[in-house]
Amino acid sequence: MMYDLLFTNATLAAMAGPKAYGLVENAAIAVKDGRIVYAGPMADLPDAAAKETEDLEGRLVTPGLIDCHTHLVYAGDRASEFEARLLGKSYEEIARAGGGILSTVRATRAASEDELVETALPRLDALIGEGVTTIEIKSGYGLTLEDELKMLRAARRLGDERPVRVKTTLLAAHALPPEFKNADDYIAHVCSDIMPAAASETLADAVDGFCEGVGFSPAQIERVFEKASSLGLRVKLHAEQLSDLGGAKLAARYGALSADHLEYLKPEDAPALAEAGTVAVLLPGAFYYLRETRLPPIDALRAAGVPMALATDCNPGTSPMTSLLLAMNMGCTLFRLTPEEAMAGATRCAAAALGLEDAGTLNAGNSADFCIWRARHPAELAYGVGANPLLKRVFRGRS
Ligand code: DI6
Ligand code: FE
Repeated sequence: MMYDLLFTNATLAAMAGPKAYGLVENAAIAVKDGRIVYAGPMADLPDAAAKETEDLEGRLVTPGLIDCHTHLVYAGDRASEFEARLLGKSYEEIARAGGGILSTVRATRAASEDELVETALPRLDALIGEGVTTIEIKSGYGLTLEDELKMLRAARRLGDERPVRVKTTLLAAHALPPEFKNADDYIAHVCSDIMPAAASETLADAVDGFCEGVGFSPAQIERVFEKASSLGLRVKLHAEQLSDLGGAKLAARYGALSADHLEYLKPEDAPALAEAGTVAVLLPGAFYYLRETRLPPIDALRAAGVPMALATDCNPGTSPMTSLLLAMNMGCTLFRLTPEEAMAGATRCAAAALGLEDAGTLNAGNSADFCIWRARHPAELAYGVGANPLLKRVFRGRS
């Protein structure tokens, strides 16, 4: 065999195996046909020629970062709402007065698919510039059949415009659109029209909902989940962000890929997530931006063995953040995750939250998506604030 690409003298944080970070010093990583074919000690590297070889002089190699929860596609901004909140209004007050999510809905409906792609690209580039190789992007600011599909098409196109893997999620059950007075009527429309259309055009890899007082009730979310199951789509849920409605347990009952936010999760509900294999996606950017004080029950999640992912939640209202490294730092400083948990949260556990089996670790056979850092130890990644130690990103075997 001839390797396409071979890096020698690397320090690998493979994020797999029994050792902390899956750390391997004096290591090599080899790529063939866009896949990792070897990642391990130099001494055991199968002897073969390589088209291209680079000596990393001890630098750190990690799996490509995965941002598993974003609302990256939207139009407009919410700077005036930021001002209003600083003048004393709460997020929920603004939402109830027709601002908040609905102001982004108005701007997103008015934008063309091209405009949505154009305005999302700088945000995507910021994430890619820090080593993101896979990103999840939700709809949820269209709330009509055409506008939800427009958002999903824009999200898919971002994956053609840039070397990054995009997973799309239909979040039609995000907010009640102004033309509906009754939330049950809108959920009926979501189930009978929007979801089947997204499924038949294969525009959605999963289905999400906002289970909250300012969103939808557990009973309404359950109708969405039933429909998703019948369409063969996996589900995930914004659960227990601002209050405890039992959303995480509901998500677990439907074998959800993830339950996200979870500040108000009851510690005793954590084991249900572990049993269902549902990933807890923690979003410290939204916690920070809303100046929440209630912490997700990290100790209970850890004790129950729930995989914990970290993501930016990049959205114009509650987390206008385009740095996954910052989310990792906040995961440690605000939520008290260890740097190793933060690293797993942006790699292995994030892959699980998207149902990906060939990403998130440096295991042989995986897609050759990895990062080379100006760093020697993986704790350096969560440690910095506003630093970007990325040296090079490899996506599907190309740097
Ligand atoms: N939870 C969030 O934090 C975002 N959506 C959601 O369901 C907020 C979306 C927004 O305010 O635009
Ligand atoms: Fe979100």
